[in-house]
Amino acid sequence: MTRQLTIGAAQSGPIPRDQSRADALERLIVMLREGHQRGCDLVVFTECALTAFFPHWLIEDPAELDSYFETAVPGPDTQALFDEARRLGVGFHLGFAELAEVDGEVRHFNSSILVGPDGVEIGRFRKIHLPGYSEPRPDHPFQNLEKRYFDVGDLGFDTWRAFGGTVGMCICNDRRWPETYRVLGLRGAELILLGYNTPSNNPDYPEMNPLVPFHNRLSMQSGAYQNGAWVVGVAKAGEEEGVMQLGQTMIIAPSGEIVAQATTLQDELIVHTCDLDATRPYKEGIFHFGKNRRVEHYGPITSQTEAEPPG
Ligand code: ING
Repeated sequence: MTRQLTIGAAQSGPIPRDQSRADALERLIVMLREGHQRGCDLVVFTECALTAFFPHWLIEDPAELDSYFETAVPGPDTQALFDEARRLGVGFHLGFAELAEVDGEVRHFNSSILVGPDGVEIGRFRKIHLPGYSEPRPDHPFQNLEKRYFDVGDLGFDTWRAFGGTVGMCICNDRRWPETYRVLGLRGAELILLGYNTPSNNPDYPEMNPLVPFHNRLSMQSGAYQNGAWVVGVAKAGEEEGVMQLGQTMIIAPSGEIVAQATTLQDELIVHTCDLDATRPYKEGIFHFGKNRRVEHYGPITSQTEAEPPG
C-alpha cells in the first residue's frame, strides 16, 4: 500500500491593497472548500496570501506597515480559515507576514505555517533568502523592499512528520537556492511546500525577463529531482497593484516532472494525488549519499596554496 496524499495547490489571483482581510480570507476558504470537494488532504496557499505583496511599494508610516502583518496566527484575521479546515478535516499551508516578539524584540518575518486536519499548527517557517533591497529605487516601476520590511528568518529549514510523510517549507526566493532543497532533503523532506510572489519582469536585470517562467520551473524541478521530493509551488498571480506577477502554480514529482500546473492568473486550485513512495527510487537509489558518494578514493585534498609558488 503506497502512501497517497491528495494535495491542492491554491493559487491566488491579485489581492488589491484595499481588500479587507475578511474578503481575502473568504477567497481562501472558497478554495479550501473546493479542495475538500475534490478530495484534498492538504491545501497549499501562497506567500503573503492575506494581503497584497506590499514590499512592492514604499510604506513610510510604521503603523501602516504593521497593518500588513499578523500578530497571531491563528488570530482574529485567520480563525475562520482554521475553523473551516478543522470542520472539513483538511490540512493547509498558509503564507503570511508575521509580527512576532523574539527575545523581547519585535520582529517582522515573511512566514508560513503548516496546519494539520485538526486545525492545529504542525510547523512554522520564516523566509531566509530576502531578495530586493532596503532603500527604494525611484527609477524602478515597482520596488522590492523585503530587506527593508522583513527580518531574516530565524527558524532555519526544518521538516516535520505529517500527512503520512516528512514535510518541509520554504518561501519564494528560497526556492532559487540549491541549499534550500539540500538542507530539507538531508532532513528527509519528501514534500516541500512553498508560495511565491514573482514579478514577470525584473527591473534590475531586464535581460532575464524572457527567462522568468523558465527559471521558476528550473529552480523547483531541479530541487525536486536532486532531492527526490515532491515540490508544490503556489503563486500570487496576475496584475496586483500595477505589478504583473507570474502564475505557473505547479505540483512537481520527485522525478522532476510537472504533474499539474495552473493555466490562469486568478484564484485557481490544481489537485494531484501524490504517491510519497515515488520518492524512494531517488532517495534510496540515484541520490543515496552512502551508496554513491565515497570520498576516500579521491585521496587527501591538498590545497594549491600550500604548494611552493613556481619559479
Ligand atoms: N520574489 C522574487 C522571487 O524570488 C526575484 C524576487 C525574482 C528575485 C526574480 C530574483 C529573480 O521569485 C520574492 N518575493 O522572493
